[in-house]
Amino acid sequence: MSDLFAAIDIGASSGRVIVGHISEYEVDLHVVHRFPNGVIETNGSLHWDFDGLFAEVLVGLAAAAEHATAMDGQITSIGIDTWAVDYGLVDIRGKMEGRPFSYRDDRGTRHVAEVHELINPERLYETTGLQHLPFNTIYQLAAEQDLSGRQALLIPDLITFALTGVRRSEATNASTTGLFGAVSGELVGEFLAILDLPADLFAPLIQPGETIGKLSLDIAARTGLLATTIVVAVASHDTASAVVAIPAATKKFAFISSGTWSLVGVELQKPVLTEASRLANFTNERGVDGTIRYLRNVGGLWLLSESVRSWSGETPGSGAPVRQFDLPTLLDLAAAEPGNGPLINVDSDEFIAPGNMPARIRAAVSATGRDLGAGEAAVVRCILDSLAATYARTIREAAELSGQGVEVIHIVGGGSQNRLLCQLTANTTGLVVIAGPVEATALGNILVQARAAGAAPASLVGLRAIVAASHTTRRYEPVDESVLSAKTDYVH
Ligand code: LFR
Repeated sequence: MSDLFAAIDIGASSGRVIVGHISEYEVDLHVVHRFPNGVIETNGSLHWDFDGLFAEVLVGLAAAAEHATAMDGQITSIGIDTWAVDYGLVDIRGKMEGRPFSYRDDRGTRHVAEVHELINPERLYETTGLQHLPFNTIYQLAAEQDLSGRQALLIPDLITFALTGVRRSEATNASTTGLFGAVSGELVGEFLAILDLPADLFAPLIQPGETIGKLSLDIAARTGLLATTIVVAVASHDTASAVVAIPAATKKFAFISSGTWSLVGVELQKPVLTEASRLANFTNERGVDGTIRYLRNVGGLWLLSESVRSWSGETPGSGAPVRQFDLPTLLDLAAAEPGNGPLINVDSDEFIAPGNMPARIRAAVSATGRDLGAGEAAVVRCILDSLAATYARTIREAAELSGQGVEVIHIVGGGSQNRLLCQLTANTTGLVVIAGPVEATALGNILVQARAAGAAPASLVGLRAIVAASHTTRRYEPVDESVLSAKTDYVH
């Protein structure tokens, strides 16, 4: 047997190494290693522990090699996806400098005005199509002192480099930096020059499906993988991989890739770069096969996980919680809370940083002149109601601004397991919600590798049909009659 593929899939709160096996019309996944992730504070700044993550990647690859042997097969290739935007700096000899900063650090925010003085927001948007997020790579780079002789590798590119010694900038993730063209996909050299950044700051582009290189001999020896194992570029931006694995049966779908963030939007064939789109802060991120993800970042389950962390008495990096929380029970209690409670703006910058989330939420509610009932369930219900309301508004705006019809909403990722949130989303949008698969990101990663090896269909539609055939999904019908009448708003 052959055709086993390893996905290294790391999110902001956890990572996993997964082995995927493709048979004619199905894909199966085996998680061979899971590990936690999270920002760590050093000298007052928020970073990622890259060396720690890379050590976990190697443990996972060794487990993948063992799994393959047990299945009487071998790992054909490896693909890597993580969150976007963040990077590590590598010098001319390939040495990484310090720990990569996390997008939850506020250094980007502190350099927004300086960048906008040099390139105004209208021009930035017209050229790159990127939504304004204060942590976009372009603002983080403006915070660096001297970048001469350095290369910025986004996190998946950094892992690839550590595995193969080859430096490349994978195209889907590059589109989140604010320095690549929305239409061309190419580096905007002029912006680098204006910002006084080195012309060779980024490694050459590579497209999903192309081969990056072989594992280095050292890594092959340390993991037990064959030295002929290749690393293939997948959609290395996790959201791009997740959208590959949406089991859509129609083109008229909206998606919510639901994890730490909720990425809410539609898939297009070309970017929307209008002023109305900029003002609504929609992004045009690149997907596989020339697709565009037209979406907005909505605060996401970060608000919930960070609240639970506060209630458990856990502080960042402190280890064991003081109180254990059972999320399903908390969600049941939240479901029993009355609807029509107060809403907050989940996208507000005040919720980006780690810290006491319930206090920030209560303060935001008070500022609207309303009160949040006592207890944790009221906070949870407020988060979920606010997310669902924001999803509805965002999907309606995405459809209006792009002209893309929407008949159904697909929720993929961890949040697809949150039944209350899925039901509230069906209710606020008046549309059917199809939830799952949970592991969309890893699936998208593996399918793109399989396609490159000739083991999966060539078209995106074909890849999605494999997901639909091999994964069960859950369907939520809208239940509030008064919202049902709004359905026509979404259908073009
Ligand atoms: C989701 C994600 C989003 C990106 C955010 C920060 O994991 O990749 O798409 O905006 O993280 O990188």
